[in-house]
Parts: sequence; structure tokens; C-alpha cells
Amino acid sequence: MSTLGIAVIGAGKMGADHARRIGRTVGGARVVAVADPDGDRAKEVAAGLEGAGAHTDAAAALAAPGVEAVLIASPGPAHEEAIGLALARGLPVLCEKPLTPDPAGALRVLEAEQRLGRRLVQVGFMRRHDAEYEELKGLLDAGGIGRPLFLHCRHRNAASPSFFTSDMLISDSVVHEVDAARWLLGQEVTAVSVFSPAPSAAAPEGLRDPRFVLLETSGGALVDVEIFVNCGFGYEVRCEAVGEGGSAEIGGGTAMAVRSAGRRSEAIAQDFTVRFADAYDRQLRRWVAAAAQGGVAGPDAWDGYAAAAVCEAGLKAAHTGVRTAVELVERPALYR
Ligand code: ISE
Repeated sequence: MSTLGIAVIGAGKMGADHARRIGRTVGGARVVAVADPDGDRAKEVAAGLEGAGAHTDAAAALAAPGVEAVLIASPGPAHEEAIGLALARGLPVLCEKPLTPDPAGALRVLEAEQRLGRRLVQVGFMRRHDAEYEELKGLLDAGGIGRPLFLHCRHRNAASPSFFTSDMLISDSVVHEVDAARWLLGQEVTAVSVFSPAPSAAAPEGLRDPRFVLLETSGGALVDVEIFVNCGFGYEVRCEAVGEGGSAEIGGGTAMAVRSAGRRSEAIAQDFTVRFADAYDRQLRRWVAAAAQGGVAGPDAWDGYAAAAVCEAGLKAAHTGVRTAVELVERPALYR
């Protein structure tokens, strides 16, 4: 059976996780090159994968023999250049979120794809591949709870990494709710407000954590998001949709319940690679199948652009304390 040769760009937490999944749980694909400016890190990830070479720059990895598709998991500011290199070779791309740190960069990606006349870039918004999210999307699309009025979202991480900034609560974390809301509702986000209560004592010095974000949508729905990245107890992503005819909630946890010593308890996942493990696998399997045909199977560069535009407005709202409208260019025909 022929397998798709993948270059993994970025050998940090997500790059290593994806490379492992391609090696172990995703059929029809193999990692043939790993690139990271930290050569030792690239070697460490490549070492576990038969036939994979280690490189210190993306261009060399993309030029390696057998590369047919590219998975980009480097830091956000490096995405645009790596996408450009991949598109110049006509290679399908799965790019971790954010597509680019700002909408201007995402627009350049849209232009490059339009010049090629096809969509080759998929964005790693993995929640769209999660079974619970898919069930909620199916219910909403079938009109199961009528016209959606609200999405109430909670997004909690046990602890933030040392490099996390107050802006990243929006651009790195809430960006998932932005994409999930656009997809679940089939609407664009039109305005963003951000509220910052007194920081939790558990938040590192200077980090505005938690925050509360309110998104307004083109269909008149409201989406509220509690983002709390040092909640201490674990990783939790919940979403309750309220419609004219009912409500539906996902993310409540379905772990085994233990009754012992007068208490009922359930384990809580500690990390997104655990909570969304199945979604990451499904995302990769679908992308590998689509990439083998030269296409995408999930959120595309337009979705990456729209999320970047909403986050840019969100950061402005956070810095000024003022509700900020989202400006989107007209959606090009390629993405309709
Ligand atoms: C992280 O980068 C992710 O993408 C996770 O899914 C999210 O839950 C977390 O808040 C982000 O920092």
C-alpha cells in the first residue's frame, strides 16, 4: 500500500504529538522529514520514526525525497513562510492554529491559494473533528433545538505554560471558541467585547486570567466564553447551545464515576492532547485521505483568516475596553 510522505515542521509539543500519531494511529501516511531550528529536538522526534530525517530548516525538510504533504506545528509567526514554501511546491498543508498571527498574513495565504486556483491549506481546529462537537453540530443543523440564541462556553486549562501572555488567552485559547462558534452556527462573528475580572491568585504575576469574552454573530446570536487558563483542577471545554426550542450541552465529562469513602468522583483530563486525543487522530486521518487527493477535509484558509480577524478585534477590545467590530474582506469564490 502506498503511504503519504509527510514533512513535520516544528518539533515542539504539538509537532511531536502529531508525528507520534502519524507513526502509530494513522494509517496511509509516514513521516519522512522533521524540521526544527533546535536540531536536537528535530532529531529526537525523527529518531522514533523509521525513515524520517531531521532538519534545522523548513525549506530543507520540504525538499527531502518523498515529501508529499506538510504538517506545520511551528510557532504561529513562522507559519506563513512555511505555508508559502509548501504552496510553491503544490503540497497540501495541515497547519496548526493560528493560521497566522494576524489577518494580513492570512490574507496573503488566501491570495497564494487563489493564484493556484485550489484549496491546499487546512487549519488544525481539531474541535471540528471531536465526536461531541460533531453531535452538537448535527443537532443544530437538523433544527433539533430550533434557532440558536446563545452559546455558553467554558474553556479551562489546569495551568498556563511559562510563555503565556494575557493576549494569548484570546489569540491562542479563545481562538478555538471563535472557530467552533462560526462552524456550529454557520455564521460570522461581527463584534467582540472582552472583560477582565480581578485576576485569580493562581495566575502568574501580570497575567489577566481569567477573562470573559462576548462574541456577537451575523445571525444575531450571542456567544459568551469564560477563558481560565490557570484553573488548577484540570482541562475542561464545555459548550451549551440554547435555541428557541431547547438546549444541548457537551463537554460535561464522561469518565468512569467512582463511589468510595462517602464520595462520588470522576477523573478530569489534565491536558488538551488527552481530552481531544480522538479528535486529533480523526483530524489527521481525514486530512491524510484528503491530502492524498490534493485537497482538504476541514477548516480551510478562509476559516483561519476569519478567526485571525476576530482575534485581532478581540485584542483591540481587550486593550481598549471597548466593544470592537470585526472587519472581514468579501469571501472569495474559492472558499464559498
Ligand atoms: C493551546 O494552544 C490549545 O490549542 C488548546 O487546545 C487550548 O485549550 C489551550 O488553551 C491553548 O493554549
